[in-house]
Amino acid sequence: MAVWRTRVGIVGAGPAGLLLGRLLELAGIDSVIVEHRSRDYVEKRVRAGLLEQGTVELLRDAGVADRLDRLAAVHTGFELRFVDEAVRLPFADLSGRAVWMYGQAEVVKDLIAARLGKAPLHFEARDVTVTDPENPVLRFELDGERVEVRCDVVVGCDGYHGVTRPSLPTSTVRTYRHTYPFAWLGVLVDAPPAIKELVYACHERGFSLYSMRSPEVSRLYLQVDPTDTLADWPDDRVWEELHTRLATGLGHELTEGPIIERGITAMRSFVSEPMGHHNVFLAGDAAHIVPPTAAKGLNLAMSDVRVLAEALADWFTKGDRSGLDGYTRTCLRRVWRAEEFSDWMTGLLHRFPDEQNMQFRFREARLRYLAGSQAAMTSFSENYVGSAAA
Ligand code: RFL
Ligand code: PHB
Repeated sequence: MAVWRTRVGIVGAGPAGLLLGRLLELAGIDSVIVEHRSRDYVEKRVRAGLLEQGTVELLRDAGVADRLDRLAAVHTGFELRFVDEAVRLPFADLSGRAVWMYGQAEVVKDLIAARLGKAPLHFEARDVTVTDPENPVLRFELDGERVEVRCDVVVGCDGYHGVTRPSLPTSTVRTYRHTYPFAWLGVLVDAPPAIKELVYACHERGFSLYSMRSPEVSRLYLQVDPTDTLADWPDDRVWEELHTRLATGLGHELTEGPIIERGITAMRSFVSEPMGHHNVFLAGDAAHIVPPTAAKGLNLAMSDVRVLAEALADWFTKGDRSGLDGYTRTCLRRVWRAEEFSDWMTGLLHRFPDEQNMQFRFREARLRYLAGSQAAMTSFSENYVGSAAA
């Protein structure tokens, strides 16, 4: 068995783990990242696409935004469609902040390229375990050999299904969960987006979203039944439903093309409190999940990591543990704001299976108010771009 030693053991090479590794490297703190998937798998995993300004600034500060600055599209508004209306919501004018469309897979590629060959990053690690929160140890198997990494701190950046959160004593963690009675079918389409800005469409058959990844690739989502499988959604049905739901309001522009990737995502809200125990901490989806409607998950993960990297640097360089002790409190203010907003936006835009006529009309009235009131739009915009007071 090989025995290694590092200051910070990081479980998971998603955006949170990789960015944490990068920020620590810049602060002169060594770390080891272990990921159970292959490099190819994590670089191709299609997920988020909308980055808030704070996330973009953080990636720039970390020196990993060259490609982002060349390739990402800056968005200043989106269109909201419902019943007979199509209204532009100019969130940047109302909040002073834009958002960037750049795929999470690209962020991951940029971070991996910045680390490989410079600092330890191990893919395809098997049977990863975390033990002893006071003196944490990571164990896994790599190329058939058992490895033990003794760490000052372990950070679980291993997502909702990871091993770090379940390694913490249950008596110390309080969890909050809610599952929504619908899911999202997401498709990646090899066709240029016909519309420059995102379209959020609220239709009586359910929600749909028109988004994009690049000038050549569109990304579309449909609200579907949570028990549906991909077999229930052949291409013809996907397109018919997208045409119907996005046609709400004035005209509809939808360029069809080959569907190059598809997946169904369960919708849930989840928070683990506190975000760690002794010297084991959680960041990103390992600690909290939001339904994807408001595009907050990746942005929250980045924000956790910024707070944690600073706190770790204070501890390792000045012996000051106050940042680590306050980590949960600092992060959860922003997390709960985003949780509430994501839940509210999900409730506003989705058709609930048991929704009565009256509730449908209430949603319509809320949408008309949002579309017609400067005050409502401003409040919405602050939350959407991530600058709302928490
Ligand atoms: P990740 O990305 O899940 O990464 C966790 C990593 O840990 C690895 N792992 C393990 N490694 C070792 N041992 C184990 N036992 C392990 N278990 C897991 C995994 O393989 C993986 O590499 O978590 P992280 O880094 O916290 O990042 C969070 C984001 O991925 C997530 O919040 C976003 O994708 C959410 N999200 C969106 N967020 C946004 O901010 N903007 C968006 O536009 C947006 N759109 C979305 C989204 C999520 C979606 N889905 C599919 C859930 C759209 C969708 C459809
Ligand atoms: C995406 O492009 O994946 C996306 C964009 C905006 C959202 C959610 C997801 O609100």
